[in-house]
Amino acid sequence: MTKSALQIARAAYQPKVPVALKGQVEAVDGEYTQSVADQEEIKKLFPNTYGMPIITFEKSKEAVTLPAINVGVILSGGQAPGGHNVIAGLFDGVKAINKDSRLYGFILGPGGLVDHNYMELTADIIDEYRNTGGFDMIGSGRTKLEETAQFDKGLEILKELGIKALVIIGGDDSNTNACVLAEYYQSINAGVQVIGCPKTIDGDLKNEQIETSFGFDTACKVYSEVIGNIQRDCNSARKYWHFIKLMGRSASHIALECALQTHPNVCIISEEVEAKNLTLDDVVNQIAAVVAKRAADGNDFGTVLIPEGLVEFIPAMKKLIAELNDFLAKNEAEFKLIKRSEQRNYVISKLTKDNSELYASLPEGVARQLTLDRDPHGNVQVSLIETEKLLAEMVGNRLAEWKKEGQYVGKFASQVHFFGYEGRCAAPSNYDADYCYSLGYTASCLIASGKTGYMSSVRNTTASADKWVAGGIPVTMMMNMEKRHGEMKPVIQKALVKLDGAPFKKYASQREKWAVNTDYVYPGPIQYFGPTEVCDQPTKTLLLEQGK
Ligand code: FBP
Repeated sequence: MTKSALQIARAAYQPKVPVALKGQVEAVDGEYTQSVADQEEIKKLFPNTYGMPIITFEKSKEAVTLPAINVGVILSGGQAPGGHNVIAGLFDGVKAINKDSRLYGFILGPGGLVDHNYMELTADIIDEYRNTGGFDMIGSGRTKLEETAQFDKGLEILKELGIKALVIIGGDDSNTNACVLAEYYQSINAGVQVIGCPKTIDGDLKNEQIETSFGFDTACKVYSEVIGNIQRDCNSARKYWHFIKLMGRSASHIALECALQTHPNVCIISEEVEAKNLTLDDVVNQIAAVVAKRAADGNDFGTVLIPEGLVEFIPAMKKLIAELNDFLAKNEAEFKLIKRSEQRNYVISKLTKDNSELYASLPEGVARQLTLDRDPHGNVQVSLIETEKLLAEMVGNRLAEWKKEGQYVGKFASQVHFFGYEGRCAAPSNYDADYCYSLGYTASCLIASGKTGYMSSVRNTTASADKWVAGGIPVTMMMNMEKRHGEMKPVIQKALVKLDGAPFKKYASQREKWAVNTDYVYPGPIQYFGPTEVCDQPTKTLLLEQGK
């Protein structure tokens, strides 16, 4: 593999780790846990892994020699910067347990376990990928592990390779599945522990114990760099409004973090749209009002940040999508037989009155995007819905109406962008490189302590790394019951933007000023080498959440 000078220098970077992980550790039990909601149902579904205590690792003076252990690792779902460092940390951790331990990677996600597609990860391979972005060391995939037949098929290869512990690196759905697998293997005495790691650029897998999912930091920094560049461009040419959609699935954490980093003129927060029961028209009016206001000051340019999941949060759209989800889950085969040109009318004829009317009122392209294949977890693939184009077009139309009514709206010309894939495989920031390595290493400590059904956790990460706290959180603690594919299922509760949380409040206190003034911040590219205040800053979201 030919490498750039930066890649070569970066390969030598030594991730910082919590001090407790430097040497022998012991697992200290904390409080016994309950699920965040629906305790009785979750307890019934997870009799072997429910209610376990929170674990913290502390330095131990006792040197224990453990036997060699074979461990498997899976990358699941969307790419997120730092995945390779989780694997590197895990590798170093299992080798520290015993130098004869082995690590196997399952290829292309959970499907690799079921299809017995794997490779041994040796020191040479790991060293090639230290501190690099991407998931290409073993690849990733979105196969949903949920059937007993898949678990049994997986167990065959785990037994064949003598694997006693499996680490699943994934988002909320993948960690839910990891927990179901842990419960199953425990219930049949399979002798395989299952540990999860919190991954997703979306930032929606977090709670009191899991401060952030890895990749969020780097992805937001990459998007903010580019948003900053666009802002400088539009402040130079002064002729375009840029509508920028940002990945993040349902939650608006990425859009909010990027707004805090770059001070755009408008940032829509889906959770607020839902809480205020806004319609699509209300959102359009809000943006158009800012455009007109800036035009009155002679500023015919600006930036609008749009979270990818917006349409699902507009209450009427949400109802429509929920009915579409259920309807398409139940009638998928019939729907697929309908000619493409007749699908729209077919859907209109099947939906309940209000939903049918709303669906009929949507532009053709958006209506089609709403019926496209769901992901394996039954979610609408929001990244395929072109909300940025929809809003740019609707704002243009609204301004034209206002102009007809005699209002001054200036000149409106728009450019649309969607940032998502650009940031998912970036070389991890120092924060993500350190956090990920520590998460992987902590997973090895959970394995050595015989734990299963736990998620690796590294806390207090806004302090210097020597003050980070490593441990494990029972996955059942994060669960509640939700409707998926038309059925109630136990799932990890998604963390959405809290409107009473410090990050949103900070944004809300500034947005009127940012709307009218041109107060752009240009964060520039991620810096890997240099002063700590430039290179090691966590996200503004995390700093604000921790009162910093
Ligand atoms: P995960 O939840 O699996 O981490 O995926 C994150 C994400 O990047 C979302 O922001 C986005 O909606 C989705 O993946 C896109 O999926 P795909 O990579 O399959 O196009």
